[in-house]
Amino acid sequence: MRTDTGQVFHLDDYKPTDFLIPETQLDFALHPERTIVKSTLQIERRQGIAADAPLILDGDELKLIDIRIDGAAPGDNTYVATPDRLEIRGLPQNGKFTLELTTEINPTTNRQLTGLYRSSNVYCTQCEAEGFRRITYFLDRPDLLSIYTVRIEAERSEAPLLLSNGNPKDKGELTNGRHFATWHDPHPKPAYLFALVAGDLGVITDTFTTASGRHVDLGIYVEHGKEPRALYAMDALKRSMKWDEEVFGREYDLDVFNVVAVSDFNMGAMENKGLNVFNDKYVLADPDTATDTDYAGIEAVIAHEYFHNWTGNRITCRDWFQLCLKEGLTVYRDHEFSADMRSRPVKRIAEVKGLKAHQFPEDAGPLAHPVRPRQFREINNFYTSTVYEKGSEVVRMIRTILGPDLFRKGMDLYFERHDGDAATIEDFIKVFEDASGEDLSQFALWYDQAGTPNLAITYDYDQATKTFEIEIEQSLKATPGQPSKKPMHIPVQFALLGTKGRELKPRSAKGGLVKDDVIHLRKRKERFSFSGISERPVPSLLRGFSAPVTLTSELTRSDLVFLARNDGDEVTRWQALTQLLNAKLTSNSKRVRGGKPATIENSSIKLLGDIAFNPALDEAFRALCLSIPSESDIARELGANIDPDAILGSRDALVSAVGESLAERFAELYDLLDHNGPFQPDAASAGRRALRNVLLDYLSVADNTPKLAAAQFSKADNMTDRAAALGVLVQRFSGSDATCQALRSFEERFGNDPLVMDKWFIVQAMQPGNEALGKVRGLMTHKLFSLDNPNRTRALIGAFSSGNQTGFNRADGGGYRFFAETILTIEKKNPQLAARLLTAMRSWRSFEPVRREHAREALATIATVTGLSSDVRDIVERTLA
Ligand code: 0A1
Ligand code: ZN
Repeated sequence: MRTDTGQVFHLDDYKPTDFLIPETQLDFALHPERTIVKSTLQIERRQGIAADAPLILDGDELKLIDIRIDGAAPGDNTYVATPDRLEIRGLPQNGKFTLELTTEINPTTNRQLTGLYRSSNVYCTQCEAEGFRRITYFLDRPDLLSIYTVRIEAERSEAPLLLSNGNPKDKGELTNGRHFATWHDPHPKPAYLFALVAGDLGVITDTFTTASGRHVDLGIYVEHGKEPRALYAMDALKRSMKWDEEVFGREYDLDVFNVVAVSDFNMGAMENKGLNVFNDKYVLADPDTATDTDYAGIEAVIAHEYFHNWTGNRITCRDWFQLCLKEGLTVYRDHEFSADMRSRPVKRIAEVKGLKAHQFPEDAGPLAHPVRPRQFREINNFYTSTVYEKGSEVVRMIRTILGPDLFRKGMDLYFERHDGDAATIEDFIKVFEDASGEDLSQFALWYDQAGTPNLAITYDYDQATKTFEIEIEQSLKATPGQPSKKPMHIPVQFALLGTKGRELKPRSAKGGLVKDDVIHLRKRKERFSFSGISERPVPSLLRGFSAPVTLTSELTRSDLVFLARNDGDEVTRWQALTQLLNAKLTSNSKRVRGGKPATIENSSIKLLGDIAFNPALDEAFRALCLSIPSESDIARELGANIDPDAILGSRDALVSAVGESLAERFAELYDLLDHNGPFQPDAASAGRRALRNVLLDYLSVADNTPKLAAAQFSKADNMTDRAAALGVLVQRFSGSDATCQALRSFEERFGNDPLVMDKWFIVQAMQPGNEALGKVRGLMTHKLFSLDNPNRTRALIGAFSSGNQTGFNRADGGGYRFFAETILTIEKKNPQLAARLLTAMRSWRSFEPVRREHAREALATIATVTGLSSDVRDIVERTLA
């Protein structure tokens, strides 16, 4: 484990390497405990570097067995090898030489899951960001590109399958039951994209022919017996390949593309060149075991990793500060893909919900950082919602500012100009400036300034001159290390709505810059004036969620109701409804906290009912509107002095008021939405199930019996309906016979499938109230549970800490103490996982004083431990700062 050294890395310190490694040959002799890695590196000193410059290679927990320079052993005093570094002096004068290194590693004891490790007896690798240095000494940084040839040797019975990057070159039998395979990747790549997989796996195969006629063999490797569950992933892969050709003009560039699913993986998946390695959660699906959310997740992650082939692999990052260059852009691309495959507005609302649930709190708390950070202690802690999701929003804004044609022209230029490069954000912005002639220097602040801007908006309508004025003032609070901020260029897409939601077209616009339907806010405070507006309009602002900002607007309740009923843009329509509900939910939370009952107006109930029963609206959209903001959404709206019990009270009061008032018609609709016939994973069918399952919750609360949920549970022929019913049972009727029976039956049926059982762990970890902690402790002793496996750990400990507002944030601090203790246990095995889980406590300061103090104490318990990993040390110190 890499313990903290206190070292901070700075973007401004970037310096190219002194040496290049144009070619890398790796020979693996695989063995569960003693794998021997021989690497043969062609090394060249860069022009202008002094002849006596030492070569310093990165390592991490390595053991050097042998070293040769141009075939000869160097003198003992010319090199120093420690587990984390190899320094060689007195190198050949001409600066060109072959370095051969032999290291020994133990894949079995590697529980960090970076470098070479074993997952259910399958050898696999994870090298991003700095895992390659756990395999061999290397210049392990993204700007060092090399051409790799890899030879893998293993026992055939243990590992009939031997995969690496690029194209297969050779294979054959050896003595003693061993065999080998050789792979060659013609595309120079950084070490973080290296991959090796060896083991005994099942496979499904298919082919894809690219636009220019290249024949590509596709393979998805999974545990034996699970092959049919990989068919949806294969379908998603072929659709991704086609879409990238059509929408971005990007073709695949090798003869094979392989995907391997493993059950122990720290993240979602990894885009290694030609050999993507996936968390099996994002590959395996069939109607009986996967929910609609799982299907959508698989489609998105398969696409994301595939799209990295161009945005990440062909064009990589100069250094890890530029992580958003590949991640923000690739998330943007996978969002667009899913929008094209499914309903665009529904997908966009889901993105906005995700951004608000994860990125906004990150930006508002102690872990806030810019999309492109300028310093870090531990790069693994920067695979964040800000880098990924806000990074994607920044790309989306570039498109909104330039329009689709210039955006595409800029992307084409990016691919043409930077193919084969390790690039920077400056390079990325420049292609759009060159393609459009626009100056994007102010816009570029989005990459540098952390925090979510707020737009305070006021309006003025003058009937006499038929002029409508909008004044917008932007503000951005201080964030760690950034006390003051500059005004940004914020694109606000808008429409002015007249009677019945008709769009009023202004004759002209004056004041700040307005182009088509986009207000370009560039000053701290700016006025935009629209003439020829014949009636007082209701402005629909931030259409499509055109910028990741919050709005404080003086829209009245009746304006919001008008938008919720009439806005032609579903995103702003949903946004208006959410704003109305949030106002009610927050005021009721305060009432409940003060011992008063919640109040609910009939008009809100009527509004929700009208949306629910409006056949003109997409069922998925109706489901989104009817899903009352979550407890953490309400907490975020409140911002301070949070009491989760009062929030739950407020939310439940609204659900039951709506459910009781509309019970009869909800029941009719619930029956109407029932569907016989085989399960289809498409967006329309998923929307129907989503709507029906929201209704199930309302109906169960209104009825106050588990009957309907229990009936749905036992009748369900697919996991979406089964899991939704189980959720209602555990959330609403925990301890009831029906709930215990459903939990038992789920366990009996899926008890041999850990991935499916994660749903069973999650639902119980989310049970509201004080009993959850005991439940979680109990489940940790379940035979399927293990803190060694990230999916299991996230299912139980992650769902409890980040998804269970009342159970985790118990007033007595028991949840926090348990969590601190568990984080310290996880950290010893897998520091990366521990650090990510710990971010669940980032909003601790917004709780009411008693919980806040308990949270601070728990964090302090972690911080006082000596010898913490750099991962956990970094998070705990920033959280407490
Ligand atoms: N690049 C991957 C995410 C990833 C990052 C780090 C990992 O290990 C530390 C693993 C995967 C992606 O964006 O999908
Ligand atoms: Zn990615």
